Amino acid sequence: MSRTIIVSNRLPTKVQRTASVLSFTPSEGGLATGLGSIYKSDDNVWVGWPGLSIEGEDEQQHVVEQLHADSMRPVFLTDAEIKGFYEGFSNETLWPTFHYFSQYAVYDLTQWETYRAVNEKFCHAVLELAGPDDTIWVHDYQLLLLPQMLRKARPESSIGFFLHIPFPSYELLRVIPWSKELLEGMLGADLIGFHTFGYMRHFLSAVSHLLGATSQNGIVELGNRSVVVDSFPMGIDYEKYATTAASEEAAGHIRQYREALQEVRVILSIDRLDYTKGIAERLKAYDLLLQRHPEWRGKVTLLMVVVPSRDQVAQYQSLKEEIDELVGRINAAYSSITWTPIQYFYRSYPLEELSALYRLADVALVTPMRDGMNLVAKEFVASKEGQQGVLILSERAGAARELSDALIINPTDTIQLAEVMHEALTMPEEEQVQRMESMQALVRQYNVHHWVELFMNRLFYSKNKQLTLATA
Ligand code: GDG
Repeated sequence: MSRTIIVSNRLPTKVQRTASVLSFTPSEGGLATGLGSIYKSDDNVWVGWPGLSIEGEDEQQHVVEQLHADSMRPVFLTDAEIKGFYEGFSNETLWPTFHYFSQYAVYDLTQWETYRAVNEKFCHAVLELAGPDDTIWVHDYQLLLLPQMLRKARPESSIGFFLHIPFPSYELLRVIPWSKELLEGMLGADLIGFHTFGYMRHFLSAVSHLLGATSQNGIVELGNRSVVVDSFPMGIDYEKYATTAASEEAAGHIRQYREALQEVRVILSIDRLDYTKGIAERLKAYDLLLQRHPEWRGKVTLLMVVVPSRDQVAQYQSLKEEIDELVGRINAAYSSITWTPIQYFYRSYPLEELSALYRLADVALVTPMRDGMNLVAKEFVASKEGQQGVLILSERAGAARELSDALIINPTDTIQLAEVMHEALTMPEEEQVQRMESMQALVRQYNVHHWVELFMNRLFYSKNKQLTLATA
């Protein structure tokens, strides 16, 4: 029987070490939920890195056994690999370049070589498991070379690839000294998926400019085979967010928050700490709102959750300092004994508390400088049982292509953003409901299960069409 093998940098389980004891917690992330129905059924399996350095043989064996029971196969990375592959080439070269932050990108030959070696390592791990009839679905920018490596070893396999971050314009991509190898790596797949049509167009243009390969209607011709390229906007587990927000536990949190906040209106911001998310720009716009519309002083609070992320990378450390300083400055300038303009939390919250925040908020500020999709925007929409609430969304998030009933802004235009916050806070209830209802209909229908089904079906048909053509 053929099976499906999912491959991503991280496994859908968080492995953590506290006082030399390892703990295993299932991840609540969208990808884990969406693919749960696949990798947990039949003989299917998920291959990935457990997320921390595990070097002792006994400990590795313990991890293998624990994860095996849940259909996962770990790929162990050494400290040098974590540095060169993950913190290095993935997060200091690909992440900034693909998000149009080339000024932060590092081009380091050793990191590139480590990236290639770790992709090989993943390849070996998959090949140990995969039979010729198996379907392999590779995810994201850490594994761009893997589809081609797998193709060489298994020419007949059905291989899909999905990129979760933006694909940049060819002019940015070409700056990376190894851009051709990266494109060739991706083209090992039968089907390549992106969140938006725009990213797909950038990819096809890069393939044509850098490799001279032609494409028609999203199909790249490579001589002996063809590759289908298309957009598959990722959705969320709508029911999970709608149900959790409506739960008794979330209601309990909301009562508690409301009591503390009194009548104050709430603007919500939730992100991982990342320079792509536009957190500092958002703070500057909020400062401007309080300057240009002093009537909101004492009447609105920005609830800002920043989830710690990649704190080993230099840019993330200095961004944290910049945010701390901005929050401190704004709070010092406007606070009163009874009111704090910004309530800032540098930590992550359990889903029930996150859902309570979504439900409580009058306005959600989702204003990244660049974002592949942005699931927070969709989760906010799904959590709004009473359809009240306004979403302010950056035109540079993939989600803006679908959520056209949000208030769409340019995140670098601070004045516009400040004015749109004012507009959101004064929007008539009827208009809020109208906009929210149409966004909910879309997010409910195009949920994460729909996304998985669409991608897998398309992969199945792309592969079968090729096989039919080859035998004709
Ligand atoms: C990449 C792309 C693309 C956040 N704080 C807490 C928490 N979260 C959860 C959110 C959401 C997820 O983290 C963040 O997802 P995003 O999509 O917003 O952003 P990235 O992490 O950058 O993800 C992105 C995504 O891949 C999928 O393709 O949309 O563009 O960059 O689900 O809810 N969850 C909990 N507590 C928190 O404090 N439980």
